[in-house]
Amino acid sequence: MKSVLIGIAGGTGSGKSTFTNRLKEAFCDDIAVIYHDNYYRKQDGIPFEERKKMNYDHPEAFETELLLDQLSQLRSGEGVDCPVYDYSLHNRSDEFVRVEPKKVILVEGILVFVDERLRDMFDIKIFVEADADERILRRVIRDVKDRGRDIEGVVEQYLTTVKPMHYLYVEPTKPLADVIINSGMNEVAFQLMKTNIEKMLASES
Ligand code: UZR
Ligand code: MG
Repeated sequence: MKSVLIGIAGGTGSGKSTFTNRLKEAFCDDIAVIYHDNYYRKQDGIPFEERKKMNYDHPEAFETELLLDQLSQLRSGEGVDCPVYDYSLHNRSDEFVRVEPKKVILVEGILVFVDERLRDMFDIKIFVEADADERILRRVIRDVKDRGRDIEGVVEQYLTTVKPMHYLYVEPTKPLADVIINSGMNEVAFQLMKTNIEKMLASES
């Protein structure tokens, strides 16, 4: 079985996880999904107050080597134990999630097109685009509701790291994508992608 690797990048709050999760819901166990966010580095030795202030929008914040190793394993037909990240702790949790090799593997994250080795692994590169005002609005709601944050903290983090790193690292990868979709809530883009994945799953090779 030759796996097709699909990378899904885009700014924070663009809807990449929504788009990815909808595909996962449509195909359930027929496809595998990996989130780069789960590969944020382990930071056990660093106190919480310091972890809170770190730059999580820089490529170095991720243990991309581990992701590269695990994707290679999946491509050669082996299952992997993916790490699980806890945003409210700003640290990796002690859990792992077993991911089995599948014909179609989605890999989602803000910076998945930055590292050349990772970028070159993708057969299809999708960039989810959305205006900055929409992205920050979604992010405030999400971080307060789901990631245990307060509004002041979200705004501070956005202005000090998220926004500058977006223009430094995320946005420059947009022209490297094969397809740029207009927000993760885009129904036409979802249907196009769904049809394509159906074809991939049905093909013999
Ligand atoms: P998405 N992030 C945190 O806020 N805390 C962490 O411990 C780890 C990650 C944020 C990160 C980035 N930024 O913007 C976002 N900050 O998670 C990526 N600051 O996730 O693409 O779902 O927005
Ligand atoms: Mg997300």
